[in-house]
Order: sequence, then structure tokens, then C-alpha cells
Amino acid sequence: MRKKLFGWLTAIVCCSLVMTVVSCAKDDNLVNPDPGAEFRAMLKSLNWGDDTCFVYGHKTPDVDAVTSALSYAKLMNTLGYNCKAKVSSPMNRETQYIAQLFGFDLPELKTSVAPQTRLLLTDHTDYAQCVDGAREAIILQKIDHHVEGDIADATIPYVRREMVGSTNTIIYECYKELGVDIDDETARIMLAGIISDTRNLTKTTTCGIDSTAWWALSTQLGISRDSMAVINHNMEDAAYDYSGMTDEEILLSDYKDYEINSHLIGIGSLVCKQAEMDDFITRMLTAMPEVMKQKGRQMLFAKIDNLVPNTGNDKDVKPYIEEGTYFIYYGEGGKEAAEAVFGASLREGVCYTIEDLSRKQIVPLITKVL
Ligand SMILES: [Mn+2]
Repeated sequence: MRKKLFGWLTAIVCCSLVMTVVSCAKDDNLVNPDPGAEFRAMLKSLNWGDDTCFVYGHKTPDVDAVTSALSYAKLMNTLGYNCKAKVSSPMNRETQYIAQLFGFDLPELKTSVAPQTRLLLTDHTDYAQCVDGAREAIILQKIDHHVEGDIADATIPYVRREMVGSTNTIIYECYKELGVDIDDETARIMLAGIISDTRNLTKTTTCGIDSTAWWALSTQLGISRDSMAVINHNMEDAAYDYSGMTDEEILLSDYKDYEINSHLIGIGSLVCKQAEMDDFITRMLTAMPEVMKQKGRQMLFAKIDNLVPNTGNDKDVKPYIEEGTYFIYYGEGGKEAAEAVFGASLREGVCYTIEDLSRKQIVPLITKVL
């Protein structure tokens, strides 16, 4: 009896195992054998012209803007397309730092392009942030992780816009999808962008796929988690090293222009320790009229991350943590817009929120009220 029961049980287990295997095999058949085929066909269908196509991140480029232009240009080169990464304005200290540490060459500065130049854009979706001449250029592709701006997706032959933490994560997906090997130099370039834009996976904009790319690239390069934390900390230090800069330069160190419902606005992104915040805000507010004139803006904003001493276990690698965001404003309508988003001013020119907000999260809020 027992034997019989065992026999039946064995049969049932075997049967279900076989069924599992069969159903897995069936699922495998459903998976696209070449997920890159469509992508390749699309690239092939683009009108590439005869001249070099330029790959640009946004003006006042951060690490992600510079490295995404480099890594995407590299991908296009590998596939046989004549592309070259450029930058439209000088690069920041964080970018200089990581390029030296990771040992990769930075793109050349090219501040404007001739009409009909073919462009591939990474990490931006607004004309105000494009290289000069972009409106008369031909934009072939846009690879971005921001809410759609005034370069409408529908007007570009190929757009890949995903709300992930870093443009380089999207480019990592492109490499995987196309089955293109990522050499170590390209891995370092992409990893630099992901560390910077996600602040080593700690920003609220970080997604699962950012972690996947971060893990795969750092493993390929043999960089430990601890080393990644140190590298990130040093990059952050370089990014917020305002020493030797004028107040105008500080305000413009991480700055983006926007045109929102025909309002010309600019938004800076800054960081300051809490103990120095009040004085820092006063200096930035004082610099705003000059910067507004220089940039031809109607309203000027800056968000300032508030840094407080970290008392946690990781305080050796991360001596400060973010706690709340100050938002300063200048220009006609600036106060109304800022207060509509953040509530009443603390003092003239200054709003505050307990949330840690990125500029990427603030832009849609400001857009709504303008
Ligand atoms: Mn970015």
C-alpha cells in the first residue's frame, strides 16, 4: 500500500516537473530571440547624412550629460555610425575629477552647430539646454530621463525616454538589447554617470534597473561596494567645491534654462551645510539679478540641498546627509510660483520644504503653476 502511494506520489511529482519544464520551454519560445533587431532596423532607417553626427548632453553639463554623450557615441561608432561626443559649455569639477580618476578623455567643447547638422541628444529634452543652433539642426535621436520638454518626442525619429535615475542606465539597456559588448573604458564612463546622477543609488529617482547597471558595471570593473561609496563621496565633494568661485559662478555651477509656457526661467541646483545656509542664501540672492541679465531670464530659481552632520554608522564615508530643500526665487512672478509650490516664504526670496527634492522633481511642479 505504502509502495503504491509512493509510486503515485512519484508519478505526480514527475508529471508536474515535466509540465513545469514544458511550460518554461513554451515561455522561452515566446521571448524575442533578438530584442535588438527592431532597434538596429530603426538605426539603419535614419537619415545619417555624410558628415559627423554630434552627440550632446545638456548645457552646463553634469557628469551624466558628459558621460551619456560619450557612451552613446561609442555605441553608435561600434554599430558603424559616424558620431562624436561634444560638450556645449565647460564641464564642472566633478566631471574633471572622475574623468581623471577613471582615466577617460573628455569631449571637446563646441558651443554651436551649423544649420542642418545632425544631432543626437542625451540627458535633455528642452531647446533652452541645447547647444546653440539646435533649432536649425536635425535631431535624429533623443535619449533622456526627464519629463518631456519643448523638444517634442513626436518630432524626433527615435526617442528613448525612461524615468530612471541616470541616462547612462538607459544606454546600458541599449548595449544589452543590441548585444554589444561593453569594454572596460565604456563601463567606467557609464558607471561615472550612474554614480553621479543617482548619488550612488541613494537618490529617490533611483530605479531597480539603475541598481542592476551599477552592479553589473562595478562587478565587471572589480570595484568593491566600499570603493564605490568612497568614489561617490569624493565626486560629491568635487561637485560642491565652490572654493575660488565667484557667487555668480556658484549659482551657474549646476544650472539649467527652461522655457515654460513662454516664461523664460532658469533653475540652479546647489548644496550648502546648514550652519552656513543663511549667509549662502543671501549671497545667492544678491548674485541673482546679474545672472538673470546674463542669461536673459524672466525668473530665476535655485534649489539648495540642506546638509546636516550624519550621525549614522556610515558617517566616515558620508559625513553629511541631506535634510530638506531650500528654494530661492527672483524676478517678476517668481515669488508667486515658488509659494504656489512650497507655501509661504521663510523670508523674502526663500521657501523651504522638508522633502529632499531634485530639480527633476521640481520642474514639473513649477510647470504646473506657470
Ligand atoms: Mn541626467
